[in-house]
Amino acid sequence: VIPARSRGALRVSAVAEAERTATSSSPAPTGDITNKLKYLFGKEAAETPKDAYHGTAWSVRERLIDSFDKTHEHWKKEDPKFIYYLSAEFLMGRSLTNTVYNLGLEGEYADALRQLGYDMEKVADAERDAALGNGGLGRLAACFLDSIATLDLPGWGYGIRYKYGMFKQVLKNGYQAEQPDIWLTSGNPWEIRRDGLRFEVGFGGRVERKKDGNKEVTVWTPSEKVWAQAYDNPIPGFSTPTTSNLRLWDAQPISEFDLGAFNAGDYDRAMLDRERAEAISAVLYPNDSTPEGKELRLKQQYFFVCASLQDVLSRFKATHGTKFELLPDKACFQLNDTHPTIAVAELMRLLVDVEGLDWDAAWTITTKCLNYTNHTVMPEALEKWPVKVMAKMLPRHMEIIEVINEGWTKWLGGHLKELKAEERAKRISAMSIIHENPWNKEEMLVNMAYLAVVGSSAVNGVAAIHSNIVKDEILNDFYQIFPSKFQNKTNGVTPRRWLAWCNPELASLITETLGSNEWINDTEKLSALRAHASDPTFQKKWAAVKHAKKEKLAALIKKIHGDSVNTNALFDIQIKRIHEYKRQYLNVLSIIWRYKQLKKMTPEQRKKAVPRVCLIGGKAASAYDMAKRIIRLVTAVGDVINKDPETKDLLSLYFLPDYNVTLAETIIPAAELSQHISTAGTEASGTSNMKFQMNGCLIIGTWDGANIEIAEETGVDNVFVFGVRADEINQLRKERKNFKTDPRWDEIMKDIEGGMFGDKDYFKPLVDSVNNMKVGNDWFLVANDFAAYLDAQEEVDKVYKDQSEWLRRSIMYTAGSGKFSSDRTIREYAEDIWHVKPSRPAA
Ligand code: F58
Repeated sequence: VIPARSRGALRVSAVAEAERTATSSSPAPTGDITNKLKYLFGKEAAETPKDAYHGTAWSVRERLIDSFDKTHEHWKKEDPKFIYYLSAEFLMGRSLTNTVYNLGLEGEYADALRQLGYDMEKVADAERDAALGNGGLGRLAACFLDSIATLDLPGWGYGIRYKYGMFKQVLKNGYQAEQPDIWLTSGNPWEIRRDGLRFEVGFGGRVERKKDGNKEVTVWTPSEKVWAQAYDNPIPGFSTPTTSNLRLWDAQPISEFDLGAFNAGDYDRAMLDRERAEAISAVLYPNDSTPEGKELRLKQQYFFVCASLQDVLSRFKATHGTKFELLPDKACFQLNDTHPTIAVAELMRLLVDVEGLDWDAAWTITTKCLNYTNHTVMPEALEKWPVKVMAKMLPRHMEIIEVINEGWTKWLGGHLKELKAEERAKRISAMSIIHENPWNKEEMLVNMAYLAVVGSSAVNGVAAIHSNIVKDEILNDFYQIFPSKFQNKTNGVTPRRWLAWCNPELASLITETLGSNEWINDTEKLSALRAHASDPTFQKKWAAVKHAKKEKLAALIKKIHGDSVNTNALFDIQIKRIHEYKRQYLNVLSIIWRYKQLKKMTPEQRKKAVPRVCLIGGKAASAYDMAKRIIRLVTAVGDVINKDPETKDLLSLYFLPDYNVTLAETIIPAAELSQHISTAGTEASGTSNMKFQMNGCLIIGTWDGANIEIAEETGVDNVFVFGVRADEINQLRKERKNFKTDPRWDEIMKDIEGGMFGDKDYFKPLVDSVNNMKVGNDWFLVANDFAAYLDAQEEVDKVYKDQSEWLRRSIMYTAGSGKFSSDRTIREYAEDIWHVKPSRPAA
């Protein structure tokens, strides 16, 4: 039996908390919560969990602001170097639990809520996710903010305050449908609107040269202007007085409203400016890995970059005047993928056109301040903007990029002077920031990754294998020129949200076993669990926690699907964006095979089978047709096997709709096996693999992304590794048409085509994509890995039957997860790239 959440075991120190509470000038939470309800919401009492949430959140917000103010007063006085994390996405999820725990207020607020008749968990459940991101890249940015604050590093995030975040996914007859994410309607207690803090951002218009004395200056007159209005989102560190900031920009019209047009009866025109402006920060682009070249997206990118850079420069000038040569000692910017890369041109424009620096001085400063992280190897996801689009929307930036490119290619010519003229010309053309569209010779493109590399001090990939692919393949030409620019920074996740707060039962057991909760800030300490991995008493406690989490997830499945699943079954989970390269398809095929085997078994044989509950969750980009078909295949297969009375206790498959951060917080602690089965060399890193590992979940995976490093830390023999290796892929792709598929594969394909799961016309393109070499050619080599995958799954069953071995491995996973704390990642960025040092305010 698991003891009720033993909060004490998680606290930094109960005594310290009591002291802090005793000396705190903040009002007692119970009264404060009811006050907030009365004066902000006009309610006499908390009638629903939602009321209780609002009262609590607005009360906690004040503590957060106190801490925010102290931190920023301190930083203002100390004037340390700052890191600014520029990202089009921050997938924050919920804030209440995280804030309360990070600030060490959980005891106070849980007690207060109990007095009001509420349970903290239920109340926290009333909060909506802030889903301002698509997937891994956006969630990584959120984990990084948590670590930056926890490590007392002077640093902020900068992004966009989308009015509508990631779409809500619903299932309609088993097909994905998208609904808007309207998340701001009841207000957002976690943000502070900074009245008066706004910057003008321009688009379009013309560029002219004018004389200023005997100096020629460039003047850009935009044809469209909007305000970028600042909203601050305080980010509390854990076990530190530091509260840092995520500043998000909201787009607003320059003129409130066209009264002239209104008076003339033209209501539509009167509102036009407002609509046009607001459209910029209205919606998050729901694309994963397949960006669409939509102009509005470039507008969004420039919008937040322009506002952020102006904001940083204005603070810099307030302390250092125009000594811009000091800027690289005071500020650096991390570009989260190519989305904020227009920063290279914008910083040049601000320094040269606005501040009057000469080009070379500005270029030295710019390249010292910027750094770029690559998150993908998918060639189609490397952003390229048509010169025409760029020149129309950002005419001055296009000029600047041309000048940068001239300087760059000229420098390159000198650098490569040893080469023969023809070879040299070829290399220069291959590395030109502006180049022809290979599929349309009429069109010229700006390659944003090339601009980012040329304009940055450091370029990094997000796992060891990925950083090598970046160096050896994607940006190899550049690597040869600037080998020292290229680095690896293996991703990490915050152990606060992803272990301590989402799995307090396991966290308490760990704290109790290790004798302190220091592991929350120093995850290397988890390695001491290795000594307990084979201890039967400890294993029993470990298993009890896992079982309790499985019960909780089972209750959720019951709520969503109405079915009771077998909680003694192995919980087998794959949750991530739906993409062909992530190969949810491969998973479904093996589930079909398992089902067919079960059907053939005698009742006696079935008794020996390992029961499984398979769960798949994730969103498909709305325009990603094949991904939507994969979702339908999951639901169609589930419909058949979940209804089969003969096998349903031994095998079930559910699609969990609307996978998001909050759902992950329930799923991950309950998982026993998680799947990370991308085609080798395609998943840059993956980060959910790290979250599963921390929670003692075994991994079945390919030799890809961070799986490799996770296996190294956990012990390769403890991981179910299968499949072809990244360096074999090119050759196998060439040979795929001659590949002899496994007979089991052929059988399953016939089943799908033959309508065993219905919808056979809808599934035809899916079958073709992996079988018909004229149509799909199985680019992600599903067939090549199929047999090895089935073998690995068999091995999973074998180990699960030996529960003590399974539990030993489970403990070894958590014990080996120390490396994957985002604290470690952020420390590496701070030391190797940012050169930023901690600066902690007094408590
Ligand atoms: C992800 N990229 C990688 N992109 O796929 C994953 O392997 C990695 O762990 C993670 O970044 C963090 O480094 C990713 O999530 C996006 O969502 C982009 C959004 C905008 C369009 C292009 C994809």
